[in-house]
Amino acid sequence: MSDAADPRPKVLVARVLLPAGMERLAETCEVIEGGLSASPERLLELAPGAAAIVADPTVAVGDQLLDAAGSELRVVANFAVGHDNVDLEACRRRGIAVTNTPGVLTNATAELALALTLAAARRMSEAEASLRAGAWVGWDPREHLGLELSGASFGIVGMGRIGRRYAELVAPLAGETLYVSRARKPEAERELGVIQVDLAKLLGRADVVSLHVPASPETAGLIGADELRAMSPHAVLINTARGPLIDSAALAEALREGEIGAAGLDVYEGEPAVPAELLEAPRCVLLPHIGSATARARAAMARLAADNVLAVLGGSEPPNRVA
Ligand code: 8YV
Repeated sequence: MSDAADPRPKVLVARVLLPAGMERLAETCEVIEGGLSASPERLLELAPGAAAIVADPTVAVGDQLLDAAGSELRVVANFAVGHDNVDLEACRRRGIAVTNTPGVLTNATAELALALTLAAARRMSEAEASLRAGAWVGWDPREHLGLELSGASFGIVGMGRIGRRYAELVAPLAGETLYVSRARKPEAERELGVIQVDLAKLLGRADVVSLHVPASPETAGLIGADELRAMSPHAVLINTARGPLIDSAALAEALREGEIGAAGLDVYEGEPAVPAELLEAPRCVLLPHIGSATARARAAMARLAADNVLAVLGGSEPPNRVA
């Protein structure tokens, strides 16, 4: 139950929310924050009586948390476009709306995928680490040789908003852009000249493979040992989507064995832990899930999460319902 002395609906922000969202919520709601280190147990303690939960990809929203919140819960607003952390069925069964924050992070995430593409292709992390370690003692024309991207074949797995924006960003470099998608994208084909192929063809041909599909049972392990073997020895693999898409042990081995050229990763299975084999793998740029981390995108995500909460609590259709 909500605090009897406070008639406002209670919103549980599972971890933290930027002021752009907090201020909106605080105008009409009682807002409780779990904080960055809120454990699942702590969230169960905070949840009772919540009318809304603002979650993020690190917060598992399933039967336990929903039951702890109880019958007043009406909406789970995810601070992310991905919603694999939320058990949609469990929410549907209870008549709880689920929302996400699409669109406002498309540029930020596609730009990070481009940055990772350039950084991995040119082996920037290793080169900088060697400079910082004082190992740059003379110029060696054989060192840090990377992949030149002008004229390269780009392969985009998933042609949703972020995949399409990535296609636009790489267009000035790309010799060709192939894509894999369940549905054909005639408009992107017309405007960007992208070509739909199957995954086997894309892996066999692309110099850069960038993943832009959500995590789901169908996409888990999408890139495993066989797929890595099918790629060119110089190819660059980029993942700004979700960690479980790639078998990280197989990727580390492919990098060690020279089966692919380089990898650029922003996401991992079991975040914030990073698989040890990847930390040790060569030619690998690793970032701590910062795809949407621009000031503009994160403020807009916070506003959108708040708008979704307020719409449902106010009895109207939320702008970004996923269930
Ligand atoms: C994170 C993301 O939400 O939108 C997504 O699906 O993975 C990111 O935008 C963000 O990093 C906050 O956790």
